[in-house]
Formats: sequence, C-alpha cells, structure tokens
Amino acid sequence: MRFGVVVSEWNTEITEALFEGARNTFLKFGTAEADIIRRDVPGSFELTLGAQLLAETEQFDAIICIGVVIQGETKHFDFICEAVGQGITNLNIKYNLPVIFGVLTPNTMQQALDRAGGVHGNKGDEAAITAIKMAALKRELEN
Ligand code: DLZ
Repeated sequence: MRFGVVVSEWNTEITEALFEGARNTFLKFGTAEADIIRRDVPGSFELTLGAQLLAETEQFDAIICIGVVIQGETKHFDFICEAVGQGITNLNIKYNLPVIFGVLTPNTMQQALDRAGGVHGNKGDEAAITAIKMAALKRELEN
C-alpha cells in the first residue's frame, strides 16, 4: 500500500511527533519507506488542499492529515477546526478515498503533548492504523 501524509507546520514539536508515530506504524505493518509520501503545508487550514493535491495524483490507498489546533483566545480555533473537519470529510466522499483526520484540537499544549507520544499515546499511530484499516476495507469491497 502507498500512503500520503500531509503535515501542518504549526506547532511542529507536536506535528513531527505525530508524523513519526504514523510513519513508525506504517513501517511496523510492512509499508515500504518509499511508499510513505510526506508533504508539508503552512497550517491546519491548508491540510484540505494539501490532501486534495495528493488525491488528484491517484497514487494513494489512503491519506492522513496531521495538524494541531490549540484553543486560543480568538475564534481562529473554531474556524480552522470547522473548515478542516468539513474539508476532509468532503475529500473522502469526492475521491472515494480514505482521508484520515489526524488533527488534534486540545485546550492546552500539555494536552497536545499527552497525545503526541505522552500519557495518552500517539494519535499519529492511531491515524496510521485507521488509514490501513480503511484502505483494506476499500480494497476488499472493490475487488
Ligand atoms: C492562524 C492560525 C492560528 C491562530 N492557530 C493555528 C493553530 O493552532 N494550528 C494550526 O495548524 N494553524 C493555525 N493557524 C494557521 C492557519 O491554519 C492557516 O495556516 C492560516 O490561517 C493561513 O490560511
């Protein structure tokens, strides 16, 4: 299988840890390093277009979007989360392709760290497992 991973450059300490979690999980389940294609985008808002550009190439069994949006004092949080959630949902339907929501939406940086290799595990691992499961389901039902 071949996987695309789109990574947001905001809060890179967290997004890099999530990417490493996803990458290690793909490798553990037998994906070749060359079949994990990463592309970076400036922020989580850009994850949707980044994933769409990968989907358009028709080279992937699934795509993961990795980002972290931390609750702040402005409404940015709500707008970005709403937009990326809806955008990724739409891509799943538009391309009939698993596009996985690997976006953390914590209240604090500590909550993000806890989910990026901390006490609550690594949500990047979970995103990769979801990608593998959905890609396998798609193959099974299409063949
Ligand atoms: C502008 C912004 C803010 C305030 N916060 C975050 C964040 O917590 N996480 C994130 O991934 N991106 C953030 N951004 C950037 C937006 O996602 C986007 O890159 C810009 O609004 C430009 O479209």
